[in-house]
Amino acid sequence: MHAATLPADHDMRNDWSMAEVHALFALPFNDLLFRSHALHRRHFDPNAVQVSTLLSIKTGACPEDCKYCPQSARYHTGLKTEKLMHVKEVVAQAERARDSGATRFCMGAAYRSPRDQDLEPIIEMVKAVRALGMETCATLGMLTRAQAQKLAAAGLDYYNHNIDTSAEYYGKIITTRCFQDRLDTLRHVRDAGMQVCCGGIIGMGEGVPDRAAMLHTLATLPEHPESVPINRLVQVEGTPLYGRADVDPFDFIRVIAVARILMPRSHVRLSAGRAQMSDEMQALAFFAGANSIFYGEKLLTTENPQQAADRRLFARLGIRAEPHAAGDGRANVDAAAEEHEQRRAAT
Ligand code: SAM
Ligand code: DTB
Ligand code: SF4
Repeated sequence: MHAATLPADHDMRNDWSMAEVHALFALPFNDLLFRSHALHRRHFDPNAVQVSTLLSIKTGACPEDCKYCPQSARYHTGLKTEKLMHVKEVVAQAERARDSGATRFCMGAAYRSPRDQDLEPIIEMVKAVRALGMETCATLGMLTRAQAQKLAAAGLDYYNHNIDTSAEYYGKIITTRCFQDRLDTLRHVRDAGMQVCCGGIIGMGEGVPDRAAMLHTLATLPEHPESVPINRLVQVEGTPLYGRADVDPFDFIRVIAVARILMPRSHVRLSAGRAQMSDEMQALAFFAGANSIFYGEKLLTTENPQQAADRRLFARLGIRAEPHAAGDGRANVDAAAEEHEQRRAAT
């Protein structure tokens, strides 16, 4: 049967072999993009892009040693550290993001893992941002099973936790936790009923086999992450990875295209690094299958394109912001919350 006549369900697989992933990376660029774009159109409106806004709710002073990160306390990047923000301030920022068109609000905190007492105000933030009619996402580091359940019960729609690179290359980038720790948190998040946002960074000196292995790990999870952020390393002076050679733009686009093919129903986010990309490179990423961005002048601590520039780019490409995802994430979260309540009542 010709691929175009296969039912869309046939595209969904969790049993990809490493050989298949390598073969995708080895395709000529046009063949790869033709395939990823065709698949993209089968599963998504090719002219709609999901729009999220990020806010750093607790900045810097992180004990971890992630070599790319300006928020690690170990590097001298001149970053101003900030304690956990007040709920009111966060809600005001979320309202601003909603009014400028974002449908999801992602709250990031520079923790290795939050303490239970840190979660209390964060839970208030989640509830208040959700009450604005936005989807909520948080990225707070490693979570215990109980913490994930608490966040799910509060109504958190998504949890972001990146594997960042391949299991093999991981130790070259981070030594204060291991790859398996990340997978454990991802399992807690999934089991609690939240949607998973998980991806990685390109441009840290990794090879194509590492990129392939990273995507293979994501695409062979029991369920694909609903959201797959592909970040291009933002080089920050003072971090150990500062001064690395920039990744070839076509090699970066290849990662987006392979992610699209391996995980056809996931939103693939053209994530950090857009401020350093040309409009043409971003357009190619959307063609290859990227259908989500961070919108707003700041990522967590580094710059993102100006909103006006993004609006112009969308208009030039005929791209629309995707409407709020018809509540299916919420249904999951509500079911998990109910289950959590029932379990609690039973004990
Ligand atoms: N501390 C939590 C954690 O590590 O999971 C949450 C915040 S952390 C900043 C979230 C993600 O941002 C990291 O996993 C990494 O993928 C991405 N990130 C951090 N610094 C980056 C940089 N300089 N360039 C690209 N992505 C970066
Ligand atoms: C993700 O994959 N990228 C975002 C979000 N998830 C939390 C963070 C990018 C951070 C870039 C560096 C900074 O601004 O500090
Ligand atoms: Fe800390 Fe997260 Fe940055 Fe690593 S990526 S140093 S855990 S804030």
